[in-house]
Order: sequence, then structure tokens, then C-alpha cells
Amino acid sequence: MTMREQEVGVFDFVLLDEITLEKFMQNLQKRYQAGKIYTYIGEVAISVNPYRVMNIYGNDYINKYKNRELFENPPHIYAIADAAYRDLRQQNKDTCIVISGESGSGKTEASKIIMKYIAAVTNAHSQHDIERVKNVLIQSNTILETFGNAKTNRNDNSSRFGKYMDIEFDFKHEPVGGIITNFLLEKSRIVQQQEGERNFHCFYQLLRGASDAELKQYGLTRDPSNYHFTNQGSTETLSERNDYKTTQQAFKAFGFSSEEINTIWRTVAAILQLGNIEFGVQDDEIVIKNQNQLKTVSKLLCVTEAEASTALTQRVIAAHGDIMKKQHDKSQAEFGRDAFAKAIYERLFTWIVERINRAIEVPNKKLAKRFNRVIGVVDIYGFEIFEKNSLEQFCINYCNEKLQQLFIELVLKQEQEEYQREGIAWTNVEYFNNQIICDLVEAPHKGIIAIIDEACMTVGKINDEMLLEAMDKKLAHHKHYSSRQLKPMDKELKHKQDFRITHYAGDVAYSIIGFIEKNKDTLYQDFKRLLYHSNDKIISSMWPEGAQDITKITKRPLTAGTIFMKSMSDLVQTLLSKEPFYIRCIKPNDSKSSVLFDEVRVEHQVRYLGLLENVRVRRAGFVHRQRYDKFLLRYKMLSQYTWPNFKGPTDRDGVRVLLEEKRLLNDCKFGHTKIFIRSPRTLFQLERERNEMIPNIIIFLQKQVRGWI
Ligand code: AD9
Ligand code: MG
Repeated sequence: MTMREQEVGVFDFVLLDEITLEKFMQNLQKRYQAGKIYTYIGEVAISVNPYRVMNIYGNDYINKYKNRELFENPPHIYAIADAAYRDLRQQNKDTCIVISGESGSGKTEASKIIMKYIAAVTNAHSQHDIERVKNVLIQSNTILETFGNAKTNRNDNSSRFGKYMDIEFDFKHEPVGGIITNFLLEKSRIVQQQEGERNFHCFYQLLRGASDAELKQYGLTRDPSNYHFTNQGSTETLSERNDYKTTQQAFKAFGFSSEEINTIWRTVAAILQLGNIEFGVQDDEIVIKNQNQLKTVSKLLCVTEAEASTALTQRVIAAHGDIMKKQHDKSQAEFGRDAFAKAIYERLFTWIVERINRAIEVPNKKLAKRFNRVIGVVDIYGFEIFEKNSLEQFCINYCNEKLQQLFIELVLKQEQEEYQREGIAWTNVEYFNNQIICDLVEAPHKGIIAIIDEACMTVGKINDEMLLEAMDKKLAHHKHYSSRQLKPMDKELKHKQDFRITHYAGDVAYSIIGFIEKNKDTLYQDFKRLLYHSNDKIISSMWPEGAQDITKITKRPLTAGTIFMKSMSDLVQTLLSKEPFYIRCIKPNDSKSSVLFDEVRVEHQVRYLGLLENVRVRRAGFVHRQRYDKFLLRYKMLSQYTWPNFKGPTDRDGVRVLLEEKRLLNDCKFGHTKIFIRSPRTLFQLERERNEMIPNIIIFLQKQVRGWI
């Protein structure tokens, strides 16, 4: 049986007899129901989240895909990982694998599968160093997920940060190191969680997984409902007990010292304890109501109680060289406490990422640079819509727009360039270009981020409603923007503070409330000084600017929106410099079911991901193309003129002779370096005949080995 006969439906959407949404959906559904979760569009892999453990990632599969061309085996994420690694080796190119799809569609799992594959196929000689690098690359996921993932209403293990990882290879193409770049952690989750959602996993791991003695040391009790930061949404148990152990093992695998591990968990405990600090007012003075709580927090952060108390209740202001103290009112104190908790966590997370990077960096950077190549893997937070969407969702969804834009640009550009390069005529395919939505967000002066920044820079009181008015004024005519003010009858905009962006993946109503503050991301200097003076050296090292003289701080920090926009632009530049491979993930249903194929939900994703357009572009003439040498190698047994070796001048001539003999010339076009095949039937015929020939070839080879011929 040939590979394709074992397949259900078509393994590549370009082989559909008709490119319609209906046919596309039928094929996707049929394959999903038969457990075939991967299907290609050319070199792009479409993956449908199976929501169950699949027996398709073991060593048998790794061996099957190792060093094979895409079409030689059924579609698999391993084939894409192998293609990226092969390009790196054979063409000496940096490559990257971009994984996209909405929240819960399987991106993070896909990124782990890719890393597992790369770790498995590299290093035949099991050198100690390389083995170490591979282990830590994989273990890094455990730590990052503990601190960067959380249960949301869309995904129990949702990434709340964006991740780009370079896996670095030496001149022998063995992995020698890596570097992780993280993007905007959703730190607002520290102080507030929506109904049904949880804080980052680490809090529950500590509470439910640590020993009694450890908890006692941190002054904690087991129950998350005792802590303000873990009792607002869901207190559901996932698999914390085991996960805590796994996280500890991962720390050890990385060589984190016991001092470092202790600081990490102590800081996590401090944040939980900080969340329970309450303020009151006594004789017009702000006071901390629960002094015991303050004592615990101070102890955990290794600062004095007096200093902590001052930082939480007042701030020092420098004006014209003078230094003044100003008492907080209650809401300022609460705001300060929450900002402090968020900042501690954000710094801890960044510190952990840096610490991981230190463990996986190439030992001798200078030397390695001369030869090294990288495979970049992008795993970001997926497009998401919640009951209430704020600046965090705005950034996450914008990030998804950027990756979609990259996909559009590159997939079309690549195809176009390939046809041009090979001297083949090209027909344009219509598609929706989301550049207009990217512009809406990022354009200088008139984009949403610029308008928010302007409001944040304005001296005097500008509130969120005034910001919305400014946006309405500037964006009233934008096709992808509207607001309650502009469309009073719009039922989806429930509140007068809502505005809507028509994203490539759907409409999202954002509430403007909190945008200014989140964008400013104010943290009183007092907290920075407090922790810089912590007796815990690691904590102190996370707050270097606490050393600054207060009268000399003049620079306004960049806003959260601008920092994010810049990091997105850097990411896009990085990806543009590499040969891209794509995995596009689809979520089959919203109930995490392993059997339900929700047609409406899937169709929506197929549409917005532009998958049909992708097929059309890919098909705009030719379903298959291959370099002449490779083509000949695969099919030369089909013609007496090319078997066992073609004696003519070029591989191109060999391919011509072969196709002529098979009467397939009419269906093919000859590019400069590649043969282009128009219809799937031609490819099938070649494959079928090849399969029929294989037994004869084996006999031929056996005879040859025995010297009979
Ligand atoms: V988010 O944007 O970070 O919220 P992801 O990353 O796209 O999202 P994730 O990879 O976390 O989704 O997948 C969600 C869940 O689907 C996982 O926790 C698994 O339970 C399940 N999943 C996803 N892919 C696979 C797979 N290949 N095999 C088995 C899978 N289960
Ligand atoms: Mg994820």
C-alpha cells in the first residue's frame, strides 16, 4: 500500500479537486475524525488540537521522519521540524518555525514537540555538552510554564507571555546553546483574575506542592482561598503536587543553587502575603491594618518592617531639587501595593528567563559565532476574546495581527518570488491584507498606541473617558474601529467605555477603563529603593535603579504599549531574516473535547487564517515543485533512460526524458532549477509507479550486491 492510499482524504489541501470552503472543511473534518490531525498546504502544516494523548510522537515516528522530504511520509509536525533543520544543514541558512493560532489551539504543545524532535535527531555521538544543552532546552519549558502560564477561560495552561527561542547550532550542526526572548508578561493577573480563571501556576504549586515545613517558613497555609491574589477567580486544582516536584527538578537540572531556588519561592510567597495587606485610615493618617502581615512580607523580602511600611504608605517626591514626603490616601496605597506586587513578579520572571539563558548560552560565544546557525521557534499567546478585554488583550491580539501579517507577506512573497525566479508566469490571488489593522494600532501619531501615549504624556488629569474621546475623534472613519459613542445602537458595545476593533480573527470589544494607568505602568520609586536595599542579594540585583539619586531621576520611562510595539517590530525583523516554516493551529471546539468538531468554530478559523487563499496561492498553477536532482533521484527507476543512472548532460535533461517517456510533459513546466507539476494526478501516477517498481529494485540491488549483474 502506498502512503497516500493509507491516507484519509487528501494529505495536502492543494490536492483537493475543487478549492472551496466546503471541500476544505470536509477534508479537515474527515481527517480529524480519523485521527489525522496534521494536513499540509504545501510546506505549511495545519494542526488540529486533538485534546487527547496521541501515539504519534515516539521514537518510531522520529526515525520515520528523520532526514526525509515532506511528501515522503504522512503530514506531521516532525516533518516540518526536519525540513527546518535540513535547510539549516544543507543550505546553511537560519530558519524559523512560526506557530500561530488562537488561544488553546496547541501552539505551546507544538513548540515542545519541535524541541523534542530536534533534540532527538541531533548528536549521534552523545557528547556530554550537547546532551546537557538538549536537556536544558526542554526543561526550560517546565520552568517558563510554571511562572508564565495560567488557567484562563480558554485554556487551562494558557501562555501569558510571548516566547521566541533561538536554538543555536555549531558548524557540525549540533545544538550548542540557545537564547530565549520573552515578551510582555500579563502581570495584571497577579492582582486580579476574572471569574473561572487563576493566577500563574507557581502560586498553586507552592501552596499545594511544598512541604509543611516550607510553608511554615513562608507563613503560608495550604488553601489558596486564604489569599486575595488567589481567591478571586477559580481555586480549582490542576496537577500542582506533581508539578511542584517537576519544577524543582527542572531548577536543579539548570544548576539553580539552593539559594536561588529559595529566593524564587520566597518571593512568590511574599507576593501572596503582600496581597493580604490591608490599609485603613486613623486620625487622617493612612495605616496598615494588619501589622503581622507586614512583618511577614518584610521578612520574606529581607527588608526592615519600618522601611516596608514607609514605602507602602507614603512616597518621596523630588521637586526643584527639594525632597518632600507625601502620605498616600487609601486608594493610592492600594494602587501602590498592587503595582508593587505586579512589579516584583515581573522582575522575578525576567530574572528567571535571564538565569535560564545564562545556563543555555553557548559557552564560547565568540568562537561559536563564526559558524553558528539558528532555528528560531515562536510561541506566542494566541488571539483571545474574554468577557472583559483590556490593554493586555489589546497587545496580545495585536501581536497575533503582526504574525498574520508576516504570514501573508512571506507566503505570498515567497511564492511570487519563486515563480519569478524560476521564470514561470504568476497569477495573483485575492486575499485580505491585515496591514490596515496593524496600522490602526501602530501608525505613528494616528495609531491607537500613539494616541494612548499622547494621553499618558499630557500634564494634568486626563482620564480614560477623555482618551476614548480622543480616539473616537481621530479614528471615526477607520473601517476597523468603532465605539459606543460612534455607534450608539450597537448592542455588542455594552458600556459607554467600550471600543471595538475588527481584528482579522474577529470583533473584540475592549473596555478603555484602565488603559492609561496600565500603559503608564507607574511604580513609585520608593519600592525600587526598598528592594534595592534588600538583604537578599538576588532580590536586590533585580532592582538596580533603586540605587539612583532621587533628585536625578528625570527620564520618563517608555510606556508599556510602546515597549511592546517595539518588541514586536524586533521580532518581525528577526523572523524576516530567516527561512520561515509555519504551523497553523486550529482549535476544534471550546469544550476541550477530543471528539467534537465544531464546524462553525473551525470554519471561522479557516477563514480568518486565510487558509483557502493559502491553498489558492499555492495552487495558482502547480501543486508540486522540486529540484531537478532530487526529482531524478526519486523517480529515475521509472525510465530505462534514467535507471540506474542518467547519462545525459544535466539532471534537467534527465527529468525531461523521463517525463516524455511517461507522456507527462504537458502537465509540467521547466523552471531554471526546478520542475513544476500542475496536477495532483501526475504526482500520484509517478508515486504509484515508483511504489510498484520498488520490489523489482530491491531484487536488482540484491543481485548487484551478490555480483550477479
Ligand atoms: V495559548 O494561546 O498559550 O492560550 P496554545 O499554546 O495554543 O494556547 P496549548 O498548546 O497550551 O495551546 O494547548 C492547549 C491544550 O490542548 C494542551 O494543554 C493539551 O491538553 C491540548 N493539546 C494541544 N496540542 C496537543 C497535542 N498535539 N496532543 C495532545 C494537545 N494534546
Ligand atoms: Mg501557549
